[in-house]
Amino acid sequence: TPTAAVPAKFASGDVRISLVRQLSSGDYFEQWLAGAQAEAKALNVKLEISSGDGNNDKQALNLEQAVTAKPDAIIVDHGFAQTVQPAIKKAVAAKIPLVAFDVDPGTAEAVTLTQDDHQIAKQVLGALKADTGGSGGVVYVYVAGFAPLDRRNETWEQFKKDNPGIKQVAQIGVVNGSTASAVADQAKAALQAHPGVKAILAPYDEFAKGAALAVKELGLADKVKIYGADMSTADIGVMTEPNSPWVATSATDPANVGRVAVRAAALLVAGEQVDRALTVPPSLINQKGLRDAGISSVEQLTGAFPGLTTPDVARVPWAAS
Ligand code: SR1
Repeated sequence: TPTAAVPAKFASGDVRISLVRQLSSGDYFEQWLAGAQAEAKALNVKLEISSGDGNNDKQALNLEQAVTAKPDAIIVDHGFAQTVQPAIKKAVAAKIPLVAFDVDPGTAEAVTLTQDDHQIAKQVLGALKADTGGSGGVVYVYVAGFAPLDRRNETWEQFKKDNPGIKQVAQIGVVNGSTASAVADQAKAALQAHPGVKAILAPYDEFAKGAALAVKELGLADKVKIYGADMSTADIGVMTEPNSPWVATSATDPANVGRVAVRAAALLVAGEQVDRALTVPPSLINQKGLRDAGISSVEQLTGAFPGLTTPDVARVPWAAS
């Protein structure tokens, strides 16, 4: 139930929020955008969207252009600190409110939004430890520089110290327009070079999909299990298909996170109080649970895991929910 009147600027449809993305392809980023667009529509906000399509210079230019266009707020969605921080500084100087999702804005003026990445890694590593008994070789999929992957990596580094029986035998990883197939090729080579590997830690769904492809193609599904992150309807299909090696993932609902980003920006536009650091918690989802509950879509998943929807994170007092 709304507890405040709709601010005039929102009622008249005059609010413009610029969304400046580093990446846009892949299930996670598509779902996230759908959520952001749905929230913008609900709040009568015009969302002006650009994507660097993985090119950091292009994202930096898009961000410069967004600042010049003087929107009511800016959301920076991923990006490398060194490429986005100069333009973020200009946005702050121009008094444009800013929400930074999964990127370090380099200023306390911006609101930061993250999923709880340490928790994401902790949850799947708990499953990996239980399944392996705390020993065995692991292929790790990681690319440095992406803030969420760097935070998950911190947890993995600590986990290896705490669990000396678990050995990282290879590190692979690439993020580009066809991440899953590139990771599949790398994973195949790593598995062939290191027979006896028990697990692949692949904490991004495009990584996990690629790893699953490699394990299946090598006929190793009964020997090598995959521990991932993120969730989409397509991912649920991969996890639940017969003999799938992808046994656990830790995920938020990306559409919900996109909604939170737009709500936070809208609150800043309205001059409302917003926590400087917003965090969306993940849930651990395992293959058995999905199969037992007959879950085949994200809609069914959010029904089964109500914690995946977070209406109280950046709640908008004039909105219905
Ligand atoms: C390349 S970074 C990919 C990650 O960004 C978001 O945090 C998603 O959870 C995804 O795993």
